[in-house]
Amino acid sequence: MRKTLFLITTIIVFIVANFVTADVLEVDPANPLDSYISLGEWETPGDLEGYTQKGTIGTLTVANGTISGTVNGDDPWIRKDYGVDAGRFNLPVGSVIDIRIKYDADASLTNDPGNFGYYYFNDGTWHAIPFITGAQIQIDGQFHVYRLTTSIDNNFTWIVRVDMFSAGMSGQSFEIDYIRASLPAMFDPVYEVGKVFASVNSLADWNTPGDIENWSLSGIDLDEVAGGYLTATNHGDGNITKNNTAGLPAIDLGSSDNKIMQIRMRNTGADTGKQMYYGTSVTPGISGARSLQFKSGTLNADGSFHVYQFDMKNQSAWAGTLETLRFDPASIDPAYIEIDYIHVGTIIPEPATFGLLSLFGLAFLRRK
Ligand SMILES: [Ca+2]
Ligand SMILES: [Ca+2]
Repeated sequence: MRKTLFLITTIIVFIVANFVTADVLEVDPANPLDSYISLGEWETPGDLEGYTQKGTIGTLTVANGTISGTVNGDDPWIRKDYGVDAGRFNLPVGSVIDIRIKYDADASLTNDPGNFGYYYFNDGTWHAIPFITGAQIQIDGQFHVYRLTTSIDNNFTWIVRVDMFSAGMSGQSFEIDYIRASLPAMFDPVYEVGKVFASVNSLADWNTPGDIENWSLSGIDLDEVAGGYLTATNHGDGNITKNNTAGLPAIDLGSSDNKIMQIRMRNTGADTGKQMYYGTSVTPGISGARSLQFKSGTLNADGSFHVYQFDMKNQSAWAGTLETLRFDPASIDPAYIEIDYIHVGTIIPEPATFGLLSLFGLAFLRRK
């Protein structure tokens, strides 16, 4: 019995060590986010961009590309409500949130006992994500970037709130340049040793010459469907779109067989505009909240075909059935596009994971 318990404990420790990661906090990270959802930029003087403040901040001022205020009491914050429907967005595990903020040059800031926090609100409850402690606040009176890499799924965020102080900081001022969030994504190379992509649902193949498979092109001129590929020329912010009424299969997104999206294409120039959007029976339509971004610098622009994957299993919006898919292949004009296919499927676990599952079975049998 003791051996069995030890075995189970070992397995649990193994799982925790492999699959649970902590939030990562950084100050002034070396690399800026190269593709992101903007949660606030304040580049237009007087435009609060939908943000409101707690009464303990007297007035919010937008000028010189920032939003700023002075604190007159406890627990100050600014927040933006995105609404419960199309406006809400999803920040899955591994998302990165950057806040560039300037505090006063004041050593007493380090005595702040609480957290500089980012909160999200999605189910009637505020979820605080500790960003930085008082001791980590930079007190030189300069701008600094505070970066959080999340370890939890901030699913369906309705409200974003930033608490710049926790309590008792009257007279202190703050100035925020931007708040940005970047979603995680998987990139080429696709196939790790021992892994196989399987149970494929095709969303596009373009294997019949001249058959565009009922995809709609916007801002993109079709060149041809030939040789198994869709070739086209993008102008600016173009996209290709297909929904259920046009024949996009309403695949079951809850199925473990449909958690990896895969696209094979040729990338002929470095650009930052590649993005995939999806709408579902649960959250229909196109929204930046449900988008997968190809981070610049990670695309292989050698002119050969490469396969790119997105792991959807941590995307809480990937639920219900698929209704719409939109691919924005580029943001430059002109950009030459060549796509082989778009598939959804699963990755068969590596043999090592099969071994782990076998251990589970062994532990279960031994309990009997
Ligand atoms: Ca700004
Ligand atoms: Ca093809």
